[in-house]
Amino acid sequence: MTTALMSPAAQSPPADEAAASRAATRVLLGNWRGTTTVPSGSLYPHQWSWDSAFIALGLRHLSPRRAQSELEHLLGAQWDDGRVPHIVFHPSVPLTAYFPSPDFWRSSTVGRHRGAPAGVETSGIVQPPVHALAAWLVHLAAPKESRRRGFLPRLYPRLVAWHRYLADCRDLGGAGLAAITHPWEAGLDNSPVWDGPLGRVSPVEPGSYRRADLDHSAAADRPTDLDYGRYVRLAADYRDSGYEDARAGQAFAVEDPCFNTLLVLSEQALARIAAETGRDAAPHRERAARLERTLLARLWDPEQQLFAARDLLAPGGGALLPGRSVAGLVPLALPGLPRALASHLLDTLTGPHFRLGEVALVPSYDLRGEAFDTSRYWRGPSWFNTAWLVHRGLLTQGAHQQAAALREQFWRSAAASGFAEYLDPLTGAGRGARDFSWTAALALDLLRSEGNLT
Ligand code: 2M8
Repeated sequence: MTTALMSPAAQSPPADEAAASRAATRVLLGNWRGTTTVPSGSLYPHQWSWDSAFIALGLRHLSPRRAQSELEHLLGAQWDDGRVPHIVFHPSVPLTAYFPSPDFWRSSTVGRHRGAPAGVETSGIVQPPVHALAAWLVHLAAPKESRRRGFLPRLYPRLVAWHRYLADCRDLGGAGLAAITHPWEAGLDNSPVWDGPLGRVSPVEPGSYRRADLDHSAAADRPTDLDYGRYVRLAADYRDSGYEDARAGQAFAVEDPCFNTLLVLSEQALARIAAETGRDAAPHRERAARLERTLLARLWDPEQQLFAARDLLAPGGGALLPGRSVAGLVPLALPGLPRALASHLLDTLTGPHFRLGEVALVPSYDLRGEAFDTSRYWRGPSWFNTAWLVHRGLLTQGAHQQAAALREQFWRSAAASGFAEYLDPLTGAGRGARDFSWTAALALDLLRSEGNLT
């Protein structure tokens, strides 16, 4: 698809902001594949679900049309049961380029009875539901063009079906929240918070598959082989069940605070989308309020002073998981967060466990936690998408000075690291892939949005 790009200098930002903006734009142009953007040309050569939502937030400042295409293509691969798959595979990429590949998931055959599309291969698991929020923000960037193309009216039924899937098939705890059944569904894949529940899963034989990620990244920056063996077991068992979501069949079932906060924000966005497109917004507002109340009641951890994930399969019928993860700070972005909780969360964010302002961005895991690791993926490194969510949380809570400082640190470290996938929180050194799409997209978004919520 050919689409016009706005000049990166259109809003004349100061010189070094302009340079960062141009560099971020180059990354996004380089990773564009005609209808979607790959997270990384080497490590992740397909379309990922929550990556595309974050990428759309950057693209909306360059080409609203491309931002729309990113979300339209992802939702075009939605299954009839409403699930939005976490990967949509590009057919021209060799099977060996990424594991697990389409011949592992076999969506178009094994997933057929759940309504997996016939014409495109996808994974069968999901990722955090940030899409309705992204669709709304993409619309706001160019409302006329969005209305002319019927962007929101076309997306609305798909977004509703996505949220309905989570409500009907993933409320495994029976209280109203959505549960994830694989650490990949959290997006924070190897967070130490998953060590307990994942420890109950028996890994597959080490020689039964080949990891492609180690062709592109240092082993010390990636999950261990033992973790991978367990990820593969969970995914293979889910596939072999025909992608059925009964709680009884799951070896891993967790209610995650980041996933559910994004669901609340997206349900609130659906209310705005409904109003914009002449539909009844009230059911969405009510559902968002209900979800928010349940999240506050079920996932606040008074001992750790942040939100925690609930392990639904813990002995005794469920328990909050120990370990402070950045996922537990994301509820700062809830506009209805009670003042007292917001103040506790801000204390946790600025205190010794996360040290906002003293380390690079926001570490993915407690700096004082036993399992903290400066370089291994989601076990400590600072990531740009979660920092963007925390930045949104700071704005939501009116912490404007801290938000401004984080914004500045964000785009500077994004550009200085070559748009790294993640950073060592103690040194600020880049880790993982470079020219990583959501790092570039979200840096661009903060550069262009000037620290406001739209
Ligand atoms: C990472 O996850 C994939 C599996 O989905 C992987 O490690 O191969 C995570 O960082 C995830 O949050 C992200 O969406 C994905 C693509 O960037 O990579």
